[in-house]
Amino acid sequence: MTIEQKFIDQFVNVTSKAAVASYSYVGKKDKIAADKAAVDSIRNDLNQIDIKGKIVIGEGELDEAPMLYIGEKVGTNNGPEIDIAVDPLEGTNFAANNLPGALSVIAIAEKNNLFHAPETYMEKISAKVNEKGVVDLDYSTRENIFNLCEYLNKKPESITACVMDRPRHKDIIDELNILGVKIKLITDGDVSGALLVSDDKYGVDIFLGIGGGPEGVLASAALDTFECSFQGRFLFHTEEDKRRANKMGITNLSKKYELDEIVKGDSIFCATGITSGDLVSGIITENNKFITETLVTHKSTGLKKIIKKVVNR
Ligand code: VTB
Repeated sequence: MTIEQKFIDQFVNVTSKAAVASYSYVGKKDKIAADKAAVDSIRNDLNQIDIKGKIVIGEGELDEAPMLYIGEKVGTNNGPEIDIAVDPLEGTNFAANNLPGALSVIAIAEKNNLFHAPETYMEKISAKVNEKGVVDLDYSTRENIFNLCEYLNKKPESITACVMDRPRHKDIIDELNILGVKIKLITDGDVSGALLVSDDKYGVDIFLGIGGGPEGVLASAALDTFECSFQGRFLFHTEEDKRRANKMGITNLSKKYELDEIVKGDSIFCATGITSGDLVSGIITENNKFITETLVTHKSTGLKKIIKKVVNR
C-alpha cells in the first residue's frame, strides 16, 4: 500500500498555511501565540482532508494539550487510515525572536507505521550513509568519525558534524575538536539539524547528540526517502517519563531504534520555512500574498524537493 500522490499537495498546503499563520507572530517575543497560531491552522486544515487520521506525535497528551493531542482523530473520516506526527512550530525561540530556522513540520505514514514517540529526550545520530554498521549510537564519537571518513573517502578535517549547542554535548564536541572535525553548532531545531546530512548543498556529513524524541521521528520520515541513516534511543530521566513510555507500549526503555523501526512503508514529510534557515527559506511577503518554501519527501515515489507556494490570507 502507498499513500496517494494527491495528498502531497494537501499536506504541503497544511504546513504552508500554518507557517503563514505563525508568521504574524515572528519577532513578537511570544512563543505561545506563535505556536497556537500554527496549531489552530494545522488542526483546522487537517480536518478538511479526506483521511481517517490519528495524531501520534503532537502537542502532548490530552491532559496537557487540548489540540493536536496524542490520539486525537483528525480528517473527514472518509479516506485511508493515516498516522500523523506534527510539530506545528519547530523552533518556538526562533519564531519569537525572529531568528533563522523556524519551521512548520508534518510527517504522515499509513496506520501503525509511524513510531509513537513519548515526549522525552532521544540520543540521535544521522549521517550521509546508506549502509548499516558505518555509524552507530553504540560506537564512540571517534569510531563513528573514522568509519564515516572511510565510507566517504574523506579526512576528519573535511568532515562537518552538526551538534546542538548544549552542555550535555561537551564530550562529543571535545572529541570532534581533537579529531579536527568541523563543527556546525546549532542553538535549537534538530529536525533541521538531523536533515542537513541529506544533501551535499548543506555541507554536513553527520549529526549527533541528544534532542527531542518526537523531533527524531519527524526527521526520520524525511531521512528514509533521502536514504540516509538514522538511529535513536530514548532517554528517560524521570519516573513520569518512564510511565508515559510504558503507557505507549515501550517496554525496553534502553532500546536503540533503527530508522526502519521508526518509519515503515510509505510516508510524506513536509517542512515549511517560517524564518529562513539552512533547510528552506522563510516566508516572503508580496502584495498581501505570502510565498512559502516547503521541503517535501514522498517515500514511494522518491520525491524529494522544495516546493514554493503562494498563500493568500
Ligand atoms: C529539542 C530539539 C528541538 O528544542 O527538543 C530542543 O529537539 C529542546 O532541547 O528541535 P533542550 O531541552 O535541551 O533545550 C528544539 O531545539 C526546538 O524545539
